[in-house]
Amino acid sequence: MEKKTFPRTRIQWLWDNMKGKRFLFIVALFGTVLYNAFQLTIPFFSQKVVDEFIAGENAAANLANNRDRFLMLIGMMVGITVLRALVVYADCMAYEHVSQSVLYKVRNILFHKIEYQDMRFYNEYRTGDLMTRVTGDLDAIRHMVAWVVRMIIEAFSLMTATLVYFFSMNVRMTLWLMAIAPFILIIIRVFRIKVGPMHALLREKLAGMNTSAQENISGNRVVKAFAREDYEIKKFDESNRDYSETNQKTQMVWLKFYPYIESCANLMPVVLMVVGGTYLIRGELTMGQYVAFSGLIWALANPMRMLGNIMNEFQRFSAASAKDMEIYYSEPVIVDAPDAIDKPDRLKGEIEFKNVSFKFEDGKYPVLKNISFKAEPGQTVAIMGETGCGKTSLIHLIPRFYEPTSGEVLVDGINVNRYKLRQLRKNIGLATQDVLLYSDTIDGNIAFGDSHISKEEVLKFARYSQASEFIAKMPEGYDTIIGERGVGLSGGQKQRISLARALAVRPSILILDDTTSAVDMETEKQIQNSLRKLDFNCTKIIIAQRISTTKVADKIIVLKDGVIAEQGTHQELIAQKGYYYELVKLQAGEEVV
Ligand code: DUT
Ligand code: MG
Repeated sequence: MEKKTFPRTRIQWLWDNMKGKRFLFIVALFGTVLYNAFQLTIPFFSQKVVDEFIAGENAAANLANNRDRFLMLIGMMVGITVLRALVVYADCMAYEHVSQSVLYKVRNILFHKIEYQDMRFYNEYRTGDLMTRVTGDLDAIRHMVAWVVRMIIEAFSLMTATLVYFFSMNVRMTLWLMAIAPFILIIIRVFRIKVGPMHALLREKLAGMNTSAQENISGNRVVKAFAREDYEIKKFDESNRDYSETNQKTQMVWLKFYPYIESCANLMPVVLMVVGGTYLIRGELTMGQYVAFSGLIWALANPMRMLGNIMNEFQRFSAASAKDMEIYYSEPVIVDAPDAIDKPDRLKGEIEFKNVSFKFEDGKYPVLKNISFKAEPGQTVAIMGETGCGKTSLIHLIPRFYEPTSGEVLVDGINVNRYKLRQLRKNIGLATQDVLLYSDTIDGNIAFGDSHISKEEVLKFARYSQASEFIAKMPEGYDTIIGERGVGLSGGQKQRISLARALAVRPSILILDDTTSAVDMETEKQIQNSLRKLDFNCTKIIIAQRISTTKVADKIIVLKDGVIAEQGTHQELIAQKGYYYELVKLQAGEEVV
């Protein structure tokens, strides 16, 4: 698997995102140390009770004469237990609070990063994978802050405090107990090497399963049309099972190591019994100390047992954070130039392509070659050509969705890469080839680009795009909810709403990518009429296949394999008797020409 490098390590990255909550987090860490220390004081008091009042030389006399001290010791034990419970409670709350705020912050940053990414990014990443990054992966990160770190601190503070206490009682006894630790550390290290890749794999399987679910849900119409439900269910079942099996396999890795760790941990009480017993007989250890060793030996053994679990979770965090950091530190390539010009005013809408060539990053051949043409403000330029010849790619260069490989795209005489992206794109109204509407009201969809426009304007733009009639017939008119949920629309209806949405920003450049392809001839004609009578200045670039649309354009560009094959007005191109002429003959019937 490829290894990505980031400017910060995982832990530094977490720390960065804890800003504002770092103090609370450190307090929480101390809280963990505190409640673990409390836990150790219980055996300390019980050692005192045993030595002074139960098993010591003067136990009976002490009990009779020093009843107050006895009660005080018992009272301390109860008091500390209650206090400990309160500290644990507050501590968990603090971890939860910090982890949730890290989660909230990182999720927002990731969404922001995803929103501002280039078109290229969306070709590269699958939706299901991105969804996994903002859900499952983030949860692993939350778990790291809220649980794993706490467990690590707990394990270390318990061990350290116990060791300090043990050493203070009897150094040699403690060293005997510690003899087992190196074996455990070696086992955990081997485990980490084995389980790391499993978690990375597991995370990929989860993303795969999510992608499969997402594609099936959003593409369910296609599944239905091809009666592929059973097949898709089977496919999903496979990826579900694959995920589940990988999950089990990952857990199994630990099960393989567990017996060794468990045996090592279980050896400790045996060592205590043999070595401690000997020391006890020799008088090098008091009975009370033996009780304290015995009562606290779990505080050495349990953290060792826990190490496996902690390592498992740590590896899960590693796999997930690598995925999230990839987005977190990703930067769009197409951004404002550092010295971008500030042009808040409305552009005039002059467009010029100068020797523009373009190739997709992953493409083998250039999609556009040496494209040169000019559209004066207010003109209409029609672009025609066979499917796949590069029409959509061409218009995507105007709002700078992609950068030309060579040549220049100018708007108002200035290269588009000199504008601030926001200012450039605000001047462009685009109706894309595959229409995507939002789960919102029709009104909300039309006003998507400018939510401040008045109801009257929404109505006007719907009228321009010949949508008002069918909208009036919808159950709740402009308030009807469309899109994912709510009422469905026909292809042509969707196109007309998308046209109204593009018009509603009153763009100086209107780009229509086959926007009227699903609309009948008569309606299309009316749309073309209203486009000529817009109440604002607007240059129109219209990709269309119908002669009725192109006929009235100021300029027609015929693309062929990414090259301008013909360019001119309707009359000029007919006179050339080329592709356009043939198309006119085909569409209108020979006698009309
Ligand atoms: N292409 C890519 N990557 C993309 C989009 C398109 O490699 O993300 C290729 C496919 C095609 C060429 O670029 O061979 C031109 O595609 P474009 O979408 O520009 O073609 P079109 O003229 O708009 O075709 P259509 O009439 O089918 O919309
Ligand atoms: Mg296209």
